[in-house]
Formats: sequence, C-alpha cells, structure tokens
Amino acid sequence: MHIDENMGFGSKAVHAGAIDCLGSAVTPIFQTSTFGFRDVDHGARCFSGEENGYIYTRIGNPTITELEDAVASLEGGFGGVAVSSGMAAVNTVYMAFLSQGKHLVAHNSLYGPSRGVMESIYPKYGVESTFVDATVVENVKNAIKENTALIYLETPANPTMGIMDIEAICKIAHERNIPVCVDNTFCSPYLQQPLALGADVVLHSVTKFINGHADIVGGIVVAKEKENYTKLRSIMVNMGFNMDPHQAWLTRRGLKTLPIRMERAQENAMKVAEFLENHPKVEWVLYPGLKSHPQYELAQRQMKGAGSTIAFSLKGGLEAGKKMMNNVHLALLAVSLGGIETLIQHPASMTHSKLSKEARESAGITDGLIRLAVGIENIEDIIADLSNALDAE
Ligand code: LCS
Repeated sequence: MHIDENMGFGSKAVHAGAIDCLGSAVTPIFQTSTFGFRDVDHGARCFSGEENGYIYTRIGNPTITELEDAVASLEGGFGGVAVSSGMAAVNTVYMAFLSQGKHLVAHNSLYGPSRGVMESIYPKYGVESTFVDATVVENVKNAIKENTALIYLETPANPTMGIMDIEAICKIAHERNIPVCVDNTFCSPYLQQPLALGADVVLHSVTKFINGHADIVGGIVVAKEKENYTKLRSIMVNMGFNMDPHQAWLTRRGLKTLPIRMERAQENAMKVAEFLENHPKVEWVLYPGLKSHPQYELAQRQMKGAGSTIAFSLKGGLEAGKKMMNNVHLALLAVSLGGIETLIQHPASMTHSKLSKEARESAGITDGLIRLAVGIENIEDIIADLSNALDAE
C-alpha cells in the first residue's frame, strides 16, 4: 500500500507503515530473535549502517518497524522508537536528554511514576528536577535554570486533567535551546499533535488509546528531527527497552480503529461528564469538554476533542467515593485508561500512591479525586451503572 502524506488520519491509521509481504493484507509477526546475513561483508555493512538490514530484534524487527512508522506518520515526526512500556518511553526520553548536572522542569501532576522516578531514582545519577503548575506558562519560565536540559509536559495531565499551552511553552524553551517533550497519552495523535505545536519529542503509553484493547503494555517515542531520533534509538537499543514483535503486532492492529474508538469514547465521556456535573452528590468535575474546565478555551484551541478521561470528586469526599467505586458493576475498578471498557480508579491510593501526600496535594491530586476512563459501551448502560453506584447506601 502506497501511503500518500496527504491522506486523511483514518486512512493512515489503517495503512501507514504496512510492509508488503507476499501480498498479505496484514504485516506478519516476525517472531524471530535474529536475522541471517548473506555473507560476512553483508553483516559488516548492516552493522556499520552502510546498508539497511535487520540484524537482531532488540535493534529492529519488521513488525516493530511497521508500528514505529505508523505512529511517526500520525504524529508527523521523523521516526518512532517502540519500547516495552509507557514507563520505558518516559525513561528513554529522560536518559536521552538528562545527565549528571542537568535539570528537568516538568508539570507537577504527571502519571505517578513519571514524577516518582525523578524524585527517587534520577537524583542518584546527579539529575535534578523542579515540578511546577505548568498550566501557568509563567511558572515554567521562572523554573528554568542555566542547566535545564528538558521541559516535560503531560497534557491533559494524569489525573487532574490540567491542560498546558504547548505552543507558548515551546516558544519559551526554544529561545533558550531547551527541548520539549509532551506525553500525549491522554489524547493520542487523533486529538492532539504536539510536534506540529512546536514540541521536539512526543511519547505515549500505547497501553492506552493507541492499542486501545487493554491486552498489552507498551510505549513509543516519536522525534521530530533525525538527531533526537538517533539519540532516543540508541537508548532503547543499549538499555534493552525494546518492544516485542507480538506486542507490536497487537498494537498496530489496535491502532487501525483509533479514530472510531476515540470518537465513540469521547461522545460517551461528554454525556457522562454532564451527568456527573448535574448530579447532587458530585462536588466538582474536571473534563476538558465542559465549559467549567479552567483551561476550556485552550482545550478548544489545542485539542480536536476532549478525550474520554474525567476527574471528579463527591461531596462526601473519600468515604463517599469509596462507596461509589465499590458499587459499580459495568465499570471495572481498575487502573489504566484509553481502552474500549469503562474503568474507574482512586489515584491517591492507586496510580499516585507512591508520591508523598505533600506532592499529591500541591499538584491537586486530592484524596477525594476519582478518575473515570469512559469506554465505548452503550451510554445508557454506563450512566445507569454510575447512577446506581452513586445511589448505593
Ligand atoms: N504516561 C501516562 C500519561 C500514563 O497514564 C501512563 C500509565 C504512563 C505514561 C506509563 O505507561 P505504562 O508503562 O503503564 O504503559 N498510566 C496508567 C494509569 O493511569 N493507570 O495505570 C497506568
């Protein structure tokens, strides 16, 4: 299949990166650890980079290349690097841009471990970090130091749904030659393309929307320019962060239906957000599609849709929230998001429990915050389930 760069998103989601293999409609799973060379000189040329050829699956594999090319095409980047998990993607970026004596500026509410590793592991290697409320552009500017080597955003943020102005932050960063990475997991490239807004690197936990079926864990990093792509690829290969061919194949299959899954999930999420906002037991709701969201205008400008993740809190606080979460039946009480099924979870005791209470509170992750990842089930069933759980005594 010839891919025309001018094709629509849906066509690229289906076809981009496809490898013609004996006419098969779907690229096969190259379930092999190694690849034979024609002769010793061929092997040497593959290793030196003089000739493109597969060597060993940790370094590259056609099934993985297909996924990397597809996501790079959808994000509008030079190239993609698929890795074993979203956290491997985060660490690939941290390790590619940060080293002893360097400093990171990041948003204060990130997926728990994306902040956690910076506070518990990277200081051992001489890397320092400052976490600020990056929904206020001025805060990012004020946190930049002489040794700042990376600005790291996650927008919308997990789990507070804060939204950062990618374009404005990239402008400030680039005036100082600092690269910017955006974790685009909550939007997927269907709703937001950070590279087009100025970011240098974009990453995903493909466990979420890109795969979309809650059956694999994986990650990917896409760089806008070749130089950063090469740096990221080198970390993946040498640290052994590579994805597995079977994992890549499932992810590529899931990606084909991303646009229609996302449309349905966000249509459901909008209705759920309105239901929650009007419910007498609900204290507040944060969803970028609601006018009450503090960065509603920015969301309208920066994102093509509001996505399907909602944060909310009940008037009865943590106890009321626990009762509700213990009484859902259709929704699964489970971490993760971006899949076809509705999931509900409690960040303070689950995804963000390893952060200090102080770090959580300053980032707005209150004990009462509940995160809901809306799936593609029938909306009447989702709302009935939540309504019954809210009414449970
Ligand atoms: N980035 C974001 C924004 C995430 O939400 C997650 C996982 C990761 C990176 C890490 O990806 P993983 O290694 O799990 O593929 N978020 C999860 C969550 O909110 N609940 O469970 C996992």
